Amino acid sequence: MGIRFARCWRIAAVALSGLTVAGCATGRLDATKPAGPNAREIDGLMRLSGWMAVGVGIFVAAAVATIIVKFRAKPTDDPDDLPPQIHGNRKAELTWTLIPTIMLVGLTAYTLPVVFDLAKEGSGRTIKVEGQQWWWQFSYDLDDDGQFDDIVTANDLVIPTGEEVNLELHSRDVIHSFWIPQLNGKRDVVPGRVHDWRISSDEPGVFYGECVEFCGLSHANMQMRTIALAPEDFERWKQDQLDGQAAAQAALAEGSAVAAGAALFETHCISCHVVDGTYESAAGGNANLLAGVAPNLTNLMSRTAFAGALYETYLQGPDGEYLRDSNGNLVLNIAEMREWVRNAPDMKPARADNQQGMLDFSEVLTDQDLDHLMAYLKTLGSPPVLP
Ligand code: HEC
Ligand SMILES: [Cu+2]
Repeated sequence: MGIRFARCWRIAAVALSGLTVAGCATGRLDATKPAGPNAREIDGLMRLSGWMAVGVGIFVAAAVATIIVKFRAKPTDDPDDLPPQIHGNRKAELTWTLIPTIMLVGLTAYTLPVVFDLAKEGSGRTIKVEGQQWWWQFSYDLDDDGQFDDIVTANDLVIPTGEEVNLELHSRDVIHSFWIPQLNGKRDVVPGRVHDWRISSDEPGVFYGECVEFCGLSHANMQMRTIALAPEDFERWKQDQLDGQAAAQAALAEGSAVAAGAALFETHCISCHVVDGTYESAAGGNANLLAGVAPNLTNLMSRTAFAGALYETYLQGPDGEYLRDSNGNLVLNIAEMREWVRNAPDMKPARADNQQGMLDFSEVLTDQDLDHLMAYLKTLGSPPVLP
């Protein structure tokens, strides 16, 4: 009975560790598929140390097996007879000291340059990254005046390919950690400090990331993505973002549903959210939130995801391809965005009572209000530029 029980546990443990290992290589966070030079350097190190460990593991397993077979007690042996003792054997001691030393020195020689190289500043532009419970903000300084106020966005970090982009990591509340495994390793994001980091991608693509330092209730839902665009697409994205402000204002004149939505927005939403050029009262960190800011909604429609990249802004098919309507336009994920506006804490755990996260409006807004608000939100920004 006891033995059977122990065996069950052992099988379960093996199965569990198998699943754990499998979990490392699946899904959207995959450090084994580097897309840029920084991540490739880390991947190279990981592979080198991994193969060394495999070599050592095979050697030790083979040695143990050989010793078990070769030196096992024979029925004729006297159990009190000790085999020859080799304590202080010079040759053996030297061998098992020197070989690991050479391996570790080699690994260090390979690691140190990578560590120093990753700490260097890149040659490309700088983007400010701000972590707060439980989403990421990205700000761009296009006119080089040292103010990161030209484009302010959330969830989607858009970069041009082939450029070493510098990130300035800030936290508005607790410690977070920034990780986009296909573009570089992890970097802590600490309140009161500025940490530099850099990412780059050779090819256009979407690379997923997460906060990897436990930061409270919705830590697991604090995701982001990097959208790497070819340089000409990046320029187009930049122009779209800059045009967003004027578009948001123009839309207000558009018609009754949009205007009614804007009026509701003005009543319920601008204590936290900014729409550049239209609603800026929450700007400057005065929002009714511990972090002081909510996502800037000027170009909401240009982002592929919302709510800490937990939800897709546009509908996708089973293989992740974007659905399009008969005019070839992306199809807004209106159901989830409407539900988010109605009752956000139900879609993503938050603590609105403690000024953390978006409020629950389910008791405040009627169905018609929600339709009007959605009509207004739909005017905020043009569709995303996709790689
Ligand atoms: C108390 C402050 C507060 C108020 C008021 C508020 N929000 Fe929010 N909103 C937030 C915060 C914080 C987030 C980010 C939540 C997250 O991702 O966890 C957010 C996220 C959003 C998002 C997703 C944006 C993105 O890029 O992730 C939308 C859309 C949104 N709010 C719409 C509204 C609308 C519409 C109203 C008014 C009916 C409103 N909000 C009122 C704080 C607020
Ligand atoms: Cu976090």
